[in-house]
Amino acid sequence: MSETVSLKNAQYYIDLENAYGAHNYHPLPVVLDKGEGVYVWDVEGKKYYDFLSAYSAVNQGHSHPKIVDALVSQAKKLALTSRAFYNSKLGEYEKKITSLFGFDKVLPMNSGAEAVETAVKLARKWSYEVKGISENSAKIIVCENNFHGRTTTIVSFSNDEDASKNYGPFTPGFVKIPYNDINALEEVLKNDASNIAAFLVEPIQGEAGVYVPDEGYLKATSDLCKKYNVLFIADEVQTGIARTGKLIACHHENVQPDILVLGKAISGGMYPVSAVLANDNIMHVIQPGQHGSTFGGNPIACAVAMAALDVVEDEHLSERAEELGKLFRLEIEKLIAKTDLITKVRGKGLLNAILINDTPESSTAWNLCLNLKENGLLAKPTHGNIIRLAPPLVITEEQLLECVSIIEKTVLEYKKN
Ligand code: IF1
Repeated sequence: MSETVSLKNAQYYIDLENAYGAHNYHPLPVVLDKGEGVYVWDVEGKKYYDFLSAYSAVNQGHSHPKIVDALVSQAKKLALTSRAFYNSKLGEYEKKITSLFGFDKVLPMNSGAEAVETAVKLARKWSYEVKGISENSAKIIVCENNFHGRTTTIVSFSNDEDASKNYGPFTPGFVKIPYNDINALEEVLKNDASNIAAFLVEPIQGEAGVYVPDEGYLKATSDLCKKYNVLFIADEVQTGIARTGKLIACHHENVQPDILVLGKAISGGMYPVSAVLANDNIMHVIQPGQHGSTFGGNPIACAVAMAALDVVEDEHLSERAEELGKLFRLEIEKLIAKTDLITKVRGKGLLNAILINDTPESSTAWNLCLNLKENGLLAKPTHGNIIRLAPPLVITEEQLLECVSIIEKTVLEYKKN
C-alpha cells in the first residue's frame, strides 16, 4: 500500500526551490502537484486550466493514459541500451515518424536545443561535403528575435540580451536578418549564396511573442532557398505536432523543409524526445561516430513518442486546434471591443497571444496572469506585455469557452494599481 504523502503548503515548496535550486526562472507563485488533460492542481488542491501546456509540449493533455501506459510498460521492460546496440523499439519509431512527416531518415535526440544543434551540424557538414563550400566558412542565416534554445552556439545567434549576455565567446558563422522579410533573405542570398549552408527559421516566432509571419512568407523563403541551393531548416519544436492547426506549421503553406526540427510534444510532454528529419541526400553526410547522444533514440523515448503521435492522429488534434483556434480568436476579438487593456490577439491554431496595452517594462501582463491564476487559469507573459495562451489541444469547445469567460472576467475586473 503506497503511503499517501501529505502535501505541505505552497510556500514550503517555493522556499525549497529558492534555497536549493538555481534561480534561472521566475515562476508564477503556484506549486503544481497533479495534471490530467487540460487541468492541473496545486498542492492546496486548487484546480486550474493550463493555458501554457509547458510551452506547447503537453499538446495531448497532461498524463494522457495511452502515453503513460507506453512509458510505464516500456520502463518495466527495457529503458536504455545506448546506440552501441540495436533495440526493438527504435526502428519501429523511425519508420513511423519518417512516414508521418514525409522524410527518408530521422536522427533521434532528446531536447529541442540538441535537435537544433544537430540541424546546424548537419547543414554545415552538407554544405562542405555536398554543396562544396570551403571548410569552416559556412554561414547559416537566422532571424532577429529568434528563439532556438539555450546552448552556447544557439545563444551565439540570439539578439536577446537575457539569453546571451556574458556567455561569450560566441560561435561564428551566423547572419541575422529581419523576420518576415523576404527581400532581406534574397539580398543576402544574392550576394553570398556560395558561402551559405542554410536558413534556419521558426514558422511562428513563439518566444518573441507569437509573431505570425505574412501569408506566403514560408513558401517564398523556402523557394528562395531552393533557387540558391541553401537548406531550409524549419524549427517546429514549438509550432509542430498539431499546435498551429496542421501537423507542422509549414504545411499551412505546403512547404516541406529540407531539415525539420521537432521536440516537446513529440512525446506529449511525457519524456524528453526531439528529432531531426531529412532526406538521404542530406542525412547521409553523418556517418558512424560523427554525431550521437547517450539517450537519443532510447526505447522509452521511442515507445512514448509512438503513443503520443498516435494520440495526435486518433484524436484529430490538428483539426481541433484549427477549429478551436479560430473560435478562440473570434471570442477574444469580441473582448477587445469591450476593453482598452488588450490591443490585439494573434496566432494560428491553438498557439495564440494577446498584447497588453502597456509597456513591456510594465508589470501589467504579470499582474493579469496573477489574477488569471486566482480565477483558475494559468498563463505566463512572454517578453513583457504579451501573454501567450496555448491550452492542450484536447480542450473541448465548452472548456475553451469557459476559459474565454475567465479571461474576460479577469480583464474587465482588472484595476491598474
Ligand atoms: C526555456 C522560450 C518557448 C523553442 C523553439 C527550440 C527550443 C524551444 C522554437 C529548445 C524551447 C522553451 C524553452 C523554455 C521555455 C520555452 C520557450 F520561452 F524559452 F522561448 F517555448 F518559447 N526551438 N522553448 O521554443 O527546446 O531545449 O527547451 O527542449 O528555456 O525557458 P528545449
